[in-house]
Formats: sequence, structure tokens, C-alpha cells
Amino acid sequence: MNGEPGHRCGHVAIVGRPSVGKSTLVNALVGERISITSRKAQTTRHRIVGILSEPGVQYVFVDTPGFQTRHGSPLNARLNRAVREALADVDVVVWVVDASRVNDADRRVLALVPEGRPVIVALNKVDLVADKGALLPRIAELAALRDFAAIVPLSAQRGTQLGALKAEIAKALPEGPPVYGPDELTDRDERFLAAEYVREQIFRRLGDEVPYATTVGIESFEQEGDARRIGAVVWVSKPGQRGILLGQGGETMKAIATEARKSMLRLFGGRVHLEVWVRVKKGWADDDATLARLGY
Ligand SMILES: Nc1nc2c(ncn2[C@@H]2O[C@H](COP(=O)(O)OP(=O)(O)OP(=O)(O)O)[C@@H](O)[C@H]2O)c(=O)[nH]1
Ligand SMILES: [Mg+2]
Repeated sequence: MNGEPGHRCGHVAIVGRPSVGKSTLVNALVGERISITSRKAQTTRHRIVGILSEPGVQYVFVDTPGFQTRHGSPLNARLNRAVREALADVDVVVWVVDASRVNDADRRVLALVPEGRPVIVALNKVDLVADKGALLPRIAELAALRDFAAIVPLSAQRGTQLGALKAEIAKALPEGPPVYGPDELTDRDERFLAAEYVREQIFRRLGDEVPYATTVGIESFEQEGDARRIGAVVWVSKPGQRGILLGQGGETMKAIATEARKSMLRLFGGRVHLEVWVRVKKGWADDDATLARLGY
């Protein structure tokens, strides 16, 4: 494919405030669940690349954490830094907003994008807007903010208008040969994805405190033929959180492990044996050295 005339390839940053559907959009575009999603803000904690190779164009999507303007914890500072870094060297920016409400937090994310960089607005979750006529004034309001390359109303969850979004992105990408192989989906390895699938279940199943006090590490990852034997550790910051994660008779943890394993099976194929332990590490989210060691 190298040197194919007219081939386009480039990096596309997906940015926006928490919970607007950035990771859902990346997954829908790539066609696999490579970035975890949940209703809770700040589900994504890392920059994750999702790759889509089509005839004549390779899109390298860069999913980012939701940009936080309210809480200044050391973890949040690192998440925001990941957003700024992702914006530093991309060809195109997709600014995701929720079609039902665009607010100050959204506009602050847009302000991070250097002038002159092509920006496409993904007006997401239009499936939740009953009165489609309400979209027109919203689009007009958005158009006044900057000279956007395009504004595309879509639904990441339903997969509507993704073709229109891709066409607009492709137009803005530079010419060049593909940088990834045609079957590559992400820059992250299976170890990383395994830990993320466990964290996804914690975000989806537990209340408003425990997910934010939690991180997941992979202690062992052995592969023999098509079978994988994975040992994961969930780190919490207080002993009480351990009990919440385990649940009555270990039920909660069992459900977390069962669902996480299903996600692993879907992406990895073969057989997966997963064991999950919970350990307490006081203040892991407040200590910069620990955060660095945990991969943030
Ligand atoms: N109805 C509807 N819900 C959506 C759509 N896209 C995403 N969602 C939901 O919105 C919630 C947040 O989605 P995520 O993809 O995790 O959002 P995010 O922007 O990556 O969030 P952070 O990583 O926390 O910043 C999830 O419950 C999704 O299922 C959509 O098009 N329509
Ligand atoms: Mg996300």
C-alpha cells in the first residue's frame, strides 16, 4: 500500500468534556470496543489510539480523557495533561459535544485547540433530541464560535451519520502512506486492554465513590496457544472500599470478573482464564510517584 497515490493518513484527536461520548464514538468508528465507556464522568484515563484502515485512507483516532475544569486532584492534572499532549501533534481535531446542551465546560475544551488546526464538531447523542428542529439554532450557535471544517450531527451509540463524519475527516487529512498495518486496531497491548475491561465493569457497576478510588493492574499475563491466563489486581485506597468491591459473598467481584472476561474473549478470541484480587493502597491517587508507576 506504501506510496499509493492520493492515500491519506493522519492523527485525529477526539476531545470534549467528560461523558459526551468520545470513547463510544472511537469504538463505533473502529468497529471494536477498544476504549472503555460508562455513564460516569472520567471513565477514560489514558490516551488511546484506535485505528481504522479503509481503501485510500487510514484514520488514527486518539481518544482522550474528558477535560476536567472543576477538580484539581493530582490524577485530574495528569488526565488534563494527556488531553493537551494529544492536541499537540494531530492533523485534525474532532470536538465532541452533547446535542442537548453545550456549555462553558465544552467551550473551555475548544479553547485548548490551537487556532489553524482543522476542527470538526461532532454533535453527538442526537438520538436523545426529540425535536430535531432544535438542532438548527444549536448548530448556528456553534458555527459562531470558530471557523469549523464541518459540524456533523450524529449518534455514536446508534452509529448514525458516521459515514458523514469520516468523509469530513478524510478531507482534512494529509496525504501519506499508512503508518499502521491494515489489521491493527489500537496501539495498546492486551495487558492494557485487560486491565481496562476490569475497570470498565467497576465504573459501570459501583456507585459514585469507589470507581474514582480504584485503579487496576495486571500482575500476570501468560499465553499458551490460544489460551490466556490473566491475573488482575484492583487497587483501592481504603479498606472499606474493598468490601464494597467484593460485595455480599463476593458476588459483586464475581459479576465484574465475568463481564470483563466476556469483553476480553470478544477481542482476544481463544480462551481466557481471569482471576481478580482486591488490595488496599492508601492514597494511590494522591501521590505523584505512585501515579507515574501505575501508568498515568
Ligand atoms: N443516547 C446516547 N448515548 C450515548 C451516545 N454516545 C455515548 N452515549 C452514552 O454516553 C455515556 C458516556 O459515553 P462515553 O463514550 O464513556 O463518554 P466519554 O466522553 O468517553 O467519557 P469520559 O471518558 O468519561 O470523558 C455512556 O453511557 C454512553 O453509552 C449516543 O450517541 N446516544
Ligand atoms: Mg472516554
